[in-house]
Amino acid sequence: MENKNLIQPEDLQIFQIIDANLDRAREGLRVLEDWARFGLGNQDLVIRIKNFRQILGKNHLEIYKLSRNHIEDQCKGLSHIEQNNRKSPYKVISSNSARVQEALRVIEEFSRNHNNKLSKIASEIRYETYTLEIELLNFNNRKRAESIISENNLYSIIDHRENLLEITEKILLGGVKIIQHRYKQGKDKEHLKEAIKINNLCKKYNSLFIVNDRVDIALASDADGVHLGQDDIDIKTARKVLGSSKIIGVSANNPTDINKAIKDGCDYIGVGPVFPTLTKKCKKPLGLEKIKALTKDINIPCFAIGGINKLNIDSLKNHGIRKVAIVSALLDSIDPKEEAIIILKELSHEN
Ligand code: TZP
Ligand code: MG
Repeated sequence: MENKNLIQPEDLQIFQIIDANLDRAREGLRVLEDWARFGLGNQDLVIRIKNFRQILGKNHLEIYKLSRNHIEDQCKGLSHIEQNNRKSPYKVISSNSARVQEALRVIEEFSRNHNNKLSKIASEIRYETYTLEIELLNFNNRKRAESIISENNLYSIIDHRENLLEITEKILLGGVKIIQHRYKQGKDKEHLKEAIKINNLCKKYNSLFIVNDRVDIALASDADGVHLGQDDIDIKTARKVLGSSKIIGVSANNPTDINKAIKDGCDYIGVGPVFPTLTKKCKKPLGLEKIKALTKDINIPCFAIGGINKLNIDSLKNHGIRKVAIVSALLDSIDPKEEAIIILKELSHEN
C-alpha cells in the first residue's frame, strides 16, 4: 500500500472514498465538539470528542489525501432540503452524529481489506459515538430546561378542565415559557393523552413542559421534567427513573424540606402559599416576610406560589421576590393571553 506504483485504479477509488469520509467524520466531530465546548461547557465531552478527532487525523494517511482529485466528484455541492431544517442545537447534534456514524461505517467497510487497523478504529469510534450522541442530547435538553427555568419569572400551572388546550395555547401566546400540567382526578390513560397534547403545544411555542406528581407520566409523555410534592416519590428515586436529562422541581415550605431538596439535587423550588388561595384552601399562607426569609439564601431558582395575581406582584417585588408560579389568575382569566402579557410586564419592571 505504501508503494504508489502498485496502486490499482480501484484502490484509488477506494482511497478517495476513505479520504472523503475521514473528512466528513472529522468535520462532524468538530461540530459536536464545538457545541459541547461553547454551547454546553462540558469538558468531559469535549475531551472525548477531541480524542476521536485526533485518532482519525493520525490515520488520515497521505495516500488517501493524494487520491482526492483522482475522479471528479459529480455530486459536489449537492445539498438536501433537510439541511435547512437544522435550526435547533438538538437537530444539529443529531444530524452531525448521524453524519459521523455514516462516514465511519463507510470507512470501516472500504478499509477492511487494505488497512484493517483503520477499519477497526472506525468501528470502535462509531460504537462510541452512539453513546456520545445520547449523552450530548441529554445534556443539551437539561441545559436548555435549566436556562428556561432560570431566565423566566412566570411559571403557569394548568389544571385539567374541558377546554384546557385552548386556554393553554392562549397562555403560551401571551409569552409564558414554563407550563406545569396537573391532573389530580381521572384515569391514567386520559392523563397521559392530555399530557402528550399539552407537551406538543409547549414544543410549538418552545416552552418547557413539566408534569405534576407523576414520574411515569413525565417519562411517557416525554416531558422536560417533573414537579414533586413532599408526599410524592423522593428526588433520588425520581432522578434514577428519569435520568439526567430531565429537571426535577420540588414544593417545599420550610428550611428543612428546602435544604433537603437542594441537597438531593432538585433543579428549582416552589414555595408557598404566599397569600390565601382558593386553589389550596387547606394550606396556611406564609406571608411575604416568611417567603422572603425562606428564599433569600437559596442558590437555585425559586418560585413563590399561592394567591398571586397582577395586583400583588408589586408587593412581592418589594420583598425581592421575582419568580412566581400561578394557577387561577391565568387559568380562570377571561383573557389568559392578555393576563399573561400583563403579569410578565409587571414582573419585568425594575421597581
Ligand atoms: N401550592 C401552594 S399554593 C398552590 C400550590 C399548588 C396553589 C396556587 O394556586 P393559585 O390559584 O395561583 O393561588
Ligand atoms: Mg404533588
